Amino acid sequence: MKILTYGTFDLFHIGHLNILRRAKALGGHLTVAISTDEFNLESKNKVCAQPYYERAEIVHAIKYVDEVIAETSWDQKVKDVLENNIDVFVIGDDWEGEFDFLKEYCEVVYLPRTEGVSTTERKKDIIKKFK
Ligand code: C2G
Repeated sequence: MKILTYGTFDLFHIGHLNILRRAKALGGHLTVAISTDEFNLESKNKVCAQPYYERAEIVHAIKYVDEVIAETSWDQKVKDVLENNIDVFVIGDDWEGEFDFLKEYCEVVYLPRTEGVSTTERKKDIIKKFK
């Protein structure tokens, strides 16, 4: 089974690790699409602490991850699912319902987010602790 998930994965934390671990557990091969710096800036209004190359290398080095591709647009998911023969699309339930259109092409699974951690909170903690 081939699994696909998407994310920015900035300042990699336990919530990111948990979803990758659980996504991998659903199948045999996990592909992660990482949002590029441009896509984050232009479409997600996110400024990353780490550049795309670093975020992609870190995620690719995780034992649950088999392949990393770039996410450059909101509109690439159907193509990614078809071109990579994906069986299951996985993402955190903060996105519940947003990607149901993919059900025509693959299974869609929303997994509960890890409570108490987010990149935004982590950034605030770092500023508070180390300013
Ligand atoms: N996540 C989680 N628990 C947290 C934080 C994040 O399970 N405490 C999950 C998110 O639900 C997502 C993945 O980790 O599935 C990556 O989170 P982000 O890097 O914040 O990515 P996001 O901005 O949600 O990008 O096209 C889809 C987007 O690219 C998803």
